[in-house]
Amino acid sequence: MQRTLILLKPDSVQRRLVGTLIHRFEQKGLRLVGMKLVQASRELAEQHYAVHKGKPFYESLLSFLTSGPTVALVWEGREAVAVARGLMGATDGTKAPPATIRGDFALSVQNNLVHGSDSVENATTEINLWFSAAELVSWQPADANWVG
Ligand code: DAT
Ligand code: MG
Repeated sequence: MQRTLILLKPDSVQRRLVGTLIHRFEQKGLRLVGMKLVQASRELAEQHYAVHKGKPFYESLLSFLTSGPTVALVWEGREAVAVARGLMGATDGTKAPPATIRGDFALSVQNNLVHGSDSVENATTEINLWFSAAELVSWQPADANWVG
């Protein structure tokens, strides 16, 4: 079982896509173990996107992530990191295939609705950045034997 951090970034909230996007992850069979609405501070955004520091789009990216509320989610399941990345599609909305979140709802590179951890190691770091241990709930879905 893996856990991954998903952010429904401020454009998801502004565009009233929160319910639709949560449904994508639920439908796949991932189980929700953490969820909250966060107004990201500059400090949190800097930590979250530390890997992109120095890139030309870095300042714009921080402004975007701090521009309004973000829904932070932790999803659990078999191969959850790669599965969630697959549901999201490529970074650039114009290159993401249909039936992915970005393929269906995004044209932009920056305003691409979702963040998803890109490795198991980064998932652990990012989950710890956005959530305290007490905010995560372990539970056993009633249909676990059917969904896997
Ligand atoms: P992803 O979100 O698919 O993991 P990433 O980690 O490479 O993509 O980049 C983080 C975010 O930064 C991405 O969601 C959108 C923005 N971004 C990436 N490359 C960009 C670029 N060339 N111009 C503008 N924004 C960019
Ligand atoms: Mg990334």
